[in-house]
Amino acid sequence: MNGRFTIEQGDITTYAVDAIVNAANTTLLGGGGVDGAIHRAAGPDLLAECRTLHGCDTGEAKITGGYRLPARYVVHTPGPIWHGGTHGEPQLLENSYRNSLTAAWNAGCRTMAFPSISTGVYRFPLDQAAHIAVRTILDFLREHPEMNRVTMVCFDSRTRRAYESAYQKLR
Ligand code: AR6
Repeated sequence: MNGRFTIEQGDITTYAVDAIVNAANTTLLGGGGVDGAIHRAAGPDLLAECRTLHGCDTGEAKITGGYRLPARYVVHTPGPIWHGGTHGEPQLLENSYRNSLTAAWNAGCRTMAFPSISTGVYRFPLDQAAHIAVRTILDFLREHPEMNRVTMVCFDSRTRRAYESAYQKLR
């Protein structure tokens, strides 16, 4: 992918890209995990804009400003809650990645950063989530040669290793 896809370990709130993605819930009114970190770093104006959006369905995506974040936009997507895998969870997770990429692309974004959607509180199995995430991002990059860079920002080394291993199998 000529360096257009990278996997890093870090804190997504520090990324100065066109858009960071938030692993939100369907209310879009904040929560714990990466969602809480993004709202803390962006400041209260982010929540004020989110209130005007009236929530978001699982697998869909909505975009807001980044406010005090170094990123210009935040794309909010509620990933699926894992209920054993027979409730459409893999397709819904793919939808979250693809709809987030499309929302950012349509806003003119050419650099993006993702957290590991659904693998925290929502308990999606990490290796399966990593495979779906990497496959969907690589497909989008092939379809959009002008998307300059998509970074997976993994919060811990276990998550980073899972994404690196998925990438080795898919590249
Ligand atoms: N930067 C990058 N990744 C992070 C950060 C950070 N600052 N903080 C945590 N992570 P989770 P979910 C990682 O639980 O499973 C919220 O309450 C974390 O280690 O944040 O999609 C929402 O409001 C994990 O690898 O998201 C929803 O209710 C990954 O981000 C619910 O949690 C995702 O973990 C969404 O659950």
